[in-house]
Amino acid sequence: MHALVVIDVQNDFCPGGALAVPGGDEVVAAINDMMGEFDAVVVTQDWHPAGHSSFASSQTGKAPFETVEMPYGQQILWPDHCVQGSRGAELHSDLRADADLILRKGFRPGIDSYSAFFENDRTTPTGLEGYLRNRGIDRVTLAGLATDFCVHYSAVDAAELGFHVAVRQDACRAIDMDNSLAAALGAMRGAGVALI
Ligand code: VGL
Ligand code: ZN
Repeated sequence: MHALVVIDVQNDFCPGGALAVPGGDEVVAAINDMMGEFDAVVVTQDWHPAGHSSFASSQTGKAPFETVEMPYGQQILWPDHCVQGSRGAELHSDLRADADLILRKGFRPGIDSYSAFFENDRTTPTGLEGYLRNRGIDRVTLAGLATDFCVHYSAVDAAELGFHVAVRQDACRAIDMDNSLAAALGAMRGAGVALI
């Protein structure tokens, strides 16, 4: 059984949003076209409380895109984005609304969660692994935003959990800061993810 996991296609990651990914809205049509090909469709939503610790505005003397040392390791600081209940946190309005599950992540004030499987401490599960296994899923295809952060961490985690994993690069877009896209592609390849 094969699931499509659509990562963070939200207004804040699209042009005009708080953490806009170049061409972010261009993934919507490709994802809508793919959705019918899968046994299950999961959509994730980055879902931060106001004042989340990954926001530069919550850390004194820090600007967006600087890094900070958290109890769980290095964390990039972001502009305020995907605040629970805000328009920026809503899924893109053209994205098909018939997904089976909407999984929210990043809701713990003190931990960011790039991956749809584990938070950035790399140990706190989101529950997605259990959901997929319960439904008999053994293959996962990923698409969405951003290739070098949430898609990357989700793909590597899925591969390490033993799923067969593919990333549809035509249906992803990257932030690409400090060579992060090339690094992410290398890490995904190294984990056995098929980049298609
Ligand atoms: C993301 C940075 C912060 C993503 C989410 O969806 O790739 N990136 N929060
Ligand atoms: Zn976020």
